[in-house]
Amino acid sequence: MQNHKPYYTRDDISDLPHLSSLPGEAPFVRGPFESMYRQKPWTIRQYTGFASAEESNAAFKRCLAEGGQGLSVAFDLATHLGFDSDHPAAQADVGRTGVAIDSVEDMKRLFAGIDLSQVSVSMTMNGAVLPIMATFIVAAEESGVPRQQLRGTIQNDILKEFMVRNTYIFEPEPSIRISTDVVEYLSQELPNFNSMSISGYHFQEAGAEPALELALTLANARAYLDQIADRGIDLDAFCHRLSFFFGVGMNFFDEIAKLRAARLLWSEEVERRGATSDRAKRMKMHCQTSGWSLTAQEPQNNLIRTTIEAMAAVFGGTQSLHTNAYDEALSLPTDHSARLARNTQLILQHETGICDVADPWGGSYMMEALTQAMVNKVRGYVDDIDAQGGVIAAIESGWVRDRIHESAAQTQAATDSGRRPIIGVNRFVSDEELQSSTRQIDAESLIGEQRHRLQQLRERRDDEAVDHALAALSASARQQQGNLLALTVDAIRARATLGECTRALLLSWPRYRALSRFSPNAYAESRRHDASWRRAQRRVETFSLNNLRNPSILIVKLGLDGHDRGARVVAAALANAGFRVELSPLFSTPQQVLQQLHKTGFDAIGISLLSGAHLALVQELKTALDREGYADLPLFLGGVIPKEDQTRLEAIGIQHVFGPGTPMERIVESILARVALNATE
Ligand code: SCD
Repeated sequence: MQNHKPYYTRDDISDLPHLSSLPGEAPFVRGPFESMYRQKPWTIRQYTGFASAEESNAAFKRCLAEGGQGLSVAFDLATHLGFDSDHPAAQADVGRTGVAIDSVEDMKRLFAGIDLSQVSVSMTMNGAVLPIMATFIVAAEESGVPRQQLRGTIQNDILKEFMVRNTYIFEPEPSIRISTDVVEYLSQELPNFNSMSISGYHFQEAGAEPALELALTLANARAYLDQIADRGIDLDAFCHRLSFFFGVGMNFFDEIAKLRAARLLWSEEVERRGATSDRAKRMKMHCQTSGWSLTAQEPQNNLIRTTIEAMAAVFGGTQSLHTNAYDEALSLPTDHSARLARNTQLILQHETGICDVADPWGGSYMMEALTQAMVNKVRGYVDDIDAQGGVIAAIESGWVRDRIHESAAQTQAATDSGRRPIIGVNRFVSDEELQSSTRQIDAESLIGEQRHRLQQLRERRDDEAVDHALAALSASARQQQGNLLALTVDAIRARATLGECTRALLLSWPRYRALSRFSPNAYAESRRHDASWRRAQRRVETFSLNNLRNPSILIVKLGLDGHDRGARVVAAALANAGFRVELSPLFSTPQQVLQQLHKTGFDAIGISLLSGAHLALVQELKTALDREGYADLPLFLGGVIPKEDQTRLEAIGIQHVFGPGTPMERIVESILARVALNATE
């Protein structure tokens, strides 16, 4: 695990400047409030949303009835990327990883029967933040809730989308204008709404270790503060509406230290910029247990992992928490697993006494020393980012993606070699197959319903009013004038759709296309001496000698799924093993895959999919390959694939499905065996 000393003593904390502060006092290491959970326990806020607005609405109501204390909306990938549900590019992904929202009517159905003046709502939206925030505001307005009473958080953290999460729409510069317009509008119109949730969680999910996660989060926060300051907004008046979001994984002690260090570093940063009020300097955060730490093998073990991670988040002083469901490494959570996940938090709040004492680790030799070590390490990373010319320059040069990729590949290598123990995966592996049911989405009927609703909306609205509002939006983008959220609210009120609002901006700002890259040495450096990895490399070497060329593979991400940690690590490992590897751009279509194949031949294709859209997308690709004479090209699939779909995928033509946790040598050897068979035929 981490480099901890065998034990700590008074000497380890003798000169720490933060030791004398109390909970609720700057620099807030010990928590943002004096009374902490005695006055208000953290908010149990479970990230929820799938299929239609009605189905998600029912899930929200169930969540609140069973002890949830706030809502958190997960949108589908089509919505994230600004496509209406009837757009051809969105078909495989509608309703799969979240709820499909096309218009204000969908948003009204999403919250039907829920009093928005009473429940705070978090919305994870970045790319399509304008139409989503606008549909929320108009839906509340039309159900009689004044804006001033709306409480909640919009993620609106676009920089990390370019670094890891990949649900951006426009290029960085216009994207930053959008996010700043949102902050400005909300600070004036919705005083109780948090206008950003600056996120580290996604860095951790993409592979960053805790200090790198925190450093990148703070670097982004600093960039946003620069933008906001340029608009002349007073820090003391609005800073308390910038919120934070961290992942909490299995490095138990370091995760607690990270959350304590985060508050200290933020308090210092805001003070350095001239803020004087405690309200502005106090960091408030949401946490989510780690998705990456969940295993597809023996999934019930994930209940235990999530409980431990939840305890770290609470010991770290979080304000709000999502606990993952144990089956999320397999598919969308079922009602049962979602209930168990929520109960994890209820048991902590009601049965353990954990809420009685603020910062119970305060004063521990070890925890205080680890907190300071975290502060120092993060400062080092922030200096590195500054040396790159700031975070935006570091994004553009690829520095950020490379650091995260290296960290992800090293963790994977440590897992594959067994140095990082994971019970049920590389230690104490069980042969017993534990059955667990998965939630199925009826995408076909959902798309039918959404199409019908869009048609009705377009028939009933005043087209002239819509065109006028969309023209004003386009003009604002073109002329760099006006507030884009204010104009989007007008367009949404006139019944423009999410896709139409996005298209109005795409007239001036093209869709952003990022390049995918990987570094061949990132994985294998720490596996050089592992016998099983060396054996895999030797087999590739033998193939290359026998065939006078290296085996080759094209790794592709299909559909709208932007999670590319796995694809990049697999690409790095295969390249290090001796394969010639190319990584397709994100969001590839079958047509683009064919173009790459025509340009450079490959021995195999490896598809990576975590969005649940595997059946439709694999079928689409296979049909295109067969049509163009590539019927014999072996196809492999990696990602979150429910067991019951594997036979269907094999029937379509997938050679092998690699689930989460498959060691890289197994992937290398099984692809090589199939490629070698083709080479001898
Ligand atoms: C709380 N309050 C106290 C107090 N505790 N006052 C005095 N003493 C105490 N002990 C006050 C607060 O100041 C606040 O008032 C009010 O009570 C509500 O408390 P809060 O702490 O602000 O809690 P909450 O409303 O729940 O807000 C928590 C955050 C908020 C600030 C963290 O931003 C939030 O809920 N974030 C959630 C983000 C989220 O769910 N993201 C999901 C991401 P005031 O308001 O007057 O100050 C999912 C995701 O990305 C998944 C991955 C993916 O999709 O890729």
